[in-house]
Amino acid sequence: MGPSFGRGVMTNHIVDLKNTDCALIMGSNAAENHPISMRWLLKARETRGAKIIHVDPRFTRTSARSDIYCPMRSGTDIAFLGGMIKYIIDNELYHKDYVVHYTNASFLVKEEFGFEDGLFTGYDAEKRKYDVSSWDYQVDEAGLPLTDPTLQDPRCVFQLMKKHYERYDIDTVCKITGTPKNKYLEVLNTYCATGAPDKTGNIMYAMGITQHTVGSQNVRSFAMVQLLLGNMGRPGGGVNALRGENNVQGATDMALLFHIIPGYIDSPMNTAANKDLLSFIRAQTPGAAKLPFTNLEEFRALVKAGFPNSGFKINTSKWVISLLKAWWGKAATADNDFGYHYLPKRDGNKNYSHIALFEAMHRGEIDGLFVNGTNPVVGGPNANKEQEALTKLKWMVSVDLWLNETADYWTYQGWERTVKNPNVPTYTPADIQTEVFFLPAAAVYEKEGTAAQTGRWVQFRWKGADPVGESKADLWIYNELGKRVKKLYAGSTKPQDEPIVNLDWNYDDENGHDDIMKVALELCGYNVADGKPVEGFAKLSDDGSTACGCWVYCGAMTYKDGKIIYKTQNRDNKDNSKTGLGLFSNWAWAWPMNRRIVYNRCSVQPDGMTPWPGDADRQLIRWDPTIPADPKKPEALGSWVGDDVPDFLKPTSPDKPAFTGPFIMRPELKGCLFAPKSAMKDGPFPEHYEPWESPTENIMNKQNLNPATKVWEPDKQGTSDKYPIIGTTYRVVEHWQTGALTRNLPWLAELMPDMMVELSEQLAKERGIKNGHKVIISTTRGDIEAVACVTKRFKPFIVNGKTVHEIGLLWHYGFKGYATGDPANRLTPHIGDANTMIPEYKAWLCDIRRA
Ligand SMILES: Nc1nc2c(c(=O)[nH]1)N[C@H]1C(S)=C(S)[C@@H](COP(=O)(O)OP(=O)(O)OC[C@H]3O[C@@H](n4cnc5c(=O)[nH]c(N)nc54)[C@H](O)[C@@H]3O)O[C@H]1N2
Ligand SMILES: Nc1nc2c(c(=O)[nH]1)N[C@H]1C(S)=C(S)[C@@H](COP(=O)(O)OP(=O)(O)OC[C@H]3O[C@@H](n4cnc5c(=O)[nH]c(N)nc54)[C@H](O)[C@@H]3O)O[C@H]1N2
Ligand SMILES: [Mo]
Repeated sequence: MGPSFGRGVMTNHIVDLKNTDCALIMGSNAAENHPISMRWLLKARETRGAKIIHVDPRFTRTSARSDIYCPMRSGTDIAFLGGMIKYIIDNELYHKDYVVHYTNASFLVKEEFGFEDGLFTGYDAEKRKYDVSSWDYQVDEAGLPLTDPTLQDPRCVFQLMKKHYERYDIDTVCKITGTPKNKYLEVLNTYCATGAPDKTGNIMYAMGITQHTVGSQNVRSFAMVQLLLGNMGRPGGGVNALRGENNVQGATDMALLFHIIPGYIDSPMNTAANKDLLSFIRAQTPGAAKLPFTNLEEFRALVKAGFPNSGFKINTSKWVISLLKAWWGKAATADNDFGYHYLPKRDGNKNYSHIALFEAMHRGEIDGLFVNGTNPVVGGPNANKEQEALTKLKWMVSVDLWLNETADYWTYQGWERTVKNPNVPTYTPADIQTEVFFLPAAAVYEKEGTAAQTGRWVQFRWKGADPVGESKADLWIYNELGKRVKKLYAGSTKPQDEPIVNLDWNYDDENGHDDIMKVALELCGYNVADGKPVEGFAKLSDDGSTACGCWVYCGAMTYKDGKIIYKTQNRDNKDNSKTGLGLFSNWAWAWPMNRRIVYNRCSVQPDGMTPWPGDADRQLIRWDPTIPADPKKPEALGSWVGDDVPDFLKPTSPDKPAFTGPFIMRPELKGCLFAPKSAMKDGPFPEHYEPWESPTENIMNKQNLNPATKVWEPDKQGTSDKYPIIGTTYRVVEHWQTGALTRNLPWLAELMPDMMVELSEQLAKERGIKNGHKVIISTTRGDIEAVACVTKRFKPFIVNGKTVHEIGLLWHYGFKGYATGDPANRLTPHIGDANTMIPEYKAWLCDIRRA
């Protein structure tokens, strides 16, 4: 799917899990961490006889509810899924019509593109980076990709993919993953049967997939499997990221990430290509690079004439300019590039994600830090180092419900429990220069606002109780901060202060209190002239007449009978879908445009009218040629109708190729089996590489580590001679994350009181460890103590003929609260995925012994 809406989101939604024929849960312990999803999945089993498959290094409560449990060694998902891709192709189990019409399987790839010894073309070993120019399609004079719909051309995506996965035969895969061959075959048989046109299968994943140096490519493998089997855009299908924190989806929508601005638009960089608004729009609109325009008017004229070939991103100028208008109001005008120069520009060569930030902090390059609702001393990778990094700050502000381990890091209490270990910093509070401020925050029930859940449903929640003591809602805190900063700069005439002086900061009601509906209106978009909501992002404009803080939320508000209606407050719990598909379209509001299943064009055949054979009940939308698109022009083509909001560009003609291009956020309008150009940093096809710390050589190719991953601490890499055991970390239902919310609750603390490590009976025997023993787990980054839980849930793996053990640790513990214990993250490495930089929490090396 490429980077259309960010990498983590459900393309379908939670209730839709009931419509599936088969679920592949891989890298998720849904029964403990997303129990509601299991509820709908079990319904699918009851009502449709759906099969549930769980692929996980250990047997969990999810496995217990599954029809098939299949073990695999941590960090080998691409081998597992690459073998599945090969199996689908070899046995012709793919959904042929779907693949030809809805994916880029038929596109021809440049002759220069190639792959050898684990490297794609364009690799620069020194920089550990790829030049991606060869990862592209062959094009005609008009710049449109050449295709071979017979899928026979050796340069077509389908044939290149087939060749790429030739090496992933079942024996090689099982040698890498340690999966028993009969189990692997059972999974392949069961899941790949969903390639039949009347079947759909869904994939559910979470952190077991993403927290790896190959995390993004793991997810890409899912996308490829689902495209081949024709499972995208159809009820009961999809690639479904079960997102974590209640509003983490909302956090990404709002761009709490360094590389995007709201609505998944790249954040501008300090490069020539981003030097002014027009250059930025040119760079952000696919296909616009070489178009002849020198101002916005000329650009608009070209767009009107049908150029460029950008898919839905043709509208980027409208989203960007409406965003600037939302932030700088009257000060954003056509004459000053709508204040584009006020936007901070990041250094394109630098990374500002979690690990990079803490590395910079550790080097003493950062003076101050706002820690808002996060607890890196427990939750951050290589937590010893991250805690030490905090000591280099001059000031730190913690905004939290609790004085968690991070807010209180300087008090030094935690170290007493820690076993003697040279890597643990040995400072005392008196040594620490950091001035720490604590702002008590109100809990979720003590304030109003929306949260966007994993299925993209944005739900308003009303306040249930008043905040305790002096605590305040986060909005109050940030509104106050904004107002006070503005006051400090008021009257300044310095040009560098203009972004603050001119900032449109108006979120107070008439009594001077923060008003969440004002924030919501800005996010959803309004017409500048009358302040009324814009009814959908198609109505946003790039002439300064609309303002919108996040275009994907545009359409959530409407104006009726003199009142603004916020659809996130909708609470109709009747299923609106005639077919009983459980869309519940009048419960809350889903982005984009209340669409419940994205890419839903795929739920009908290429003609738009006919459901997939035998699957009439799962048709989401339908092309009706008898209803004209424009009632005033009866000769105008037909319309899309159906239970869901159609995910499709305005049709021009059923004969045009765009009519069968369901993936509208991609310029080629197709689902990407091959990820072209800069979609991925580490290759157009997923390839198996070992985790940074691995018990074995990579037998698939000559590269051990993902070649595009940055290595931050080469001296901290553990090797299997000293650290032969794979360590992984995970959650339990009784605790929440770093434990601030649950280890402070007596009942939950009592239910799960101790830091625990799970290990197999075989390993326990080898090391003389019994259930309940205190043990020490050691790595190059530090040691911790935990209580041993000897269990049948873990079994040794046979990896390339050798026995390999894996152990599992909870990461919920720290030194504050009722239930305390060593943080597992004192063991985890400072290394992350090549694309997202998410830390490799799920596979690293350690050793274990009795304390
Ligand atoms: N009760 C509770 N619920 C939660 C949370 C919580 O802390 N407590 N946290 C929330 C948050 S923020 C998130 S992100 C989600 C996370 O939800 P999950 O991803 O389900 O959480 P984890 O338990 O970290 O990991 C899931 C599984 O991945 C497996 N695993 C480990 N390595 C690999 C691997 O290499 N490949 C595969 N396929 N599997 C592997 C682990 O054995 C584990 O069973 O949960 C959310 N829900
Ligand atoms: N080893 C290992 N490490 C991991 C993971 C793993 O699987 N393994 N998972 C990772 C994942 S997926 C995640 S999401 C992170 C989570 O890491 P964190 O986000 O650091 O963990 P939380 O415990 O959720 O921290 C939330 C803090 O927010 C506070 N809080 C709660 N509600 C509010 C509020 O309304 N306002 C404010 N201001 N504060 C509030 C809580 O008291 C708590 O201190 O951890 C990551 N760390
Ligand atoms: Mo998470």
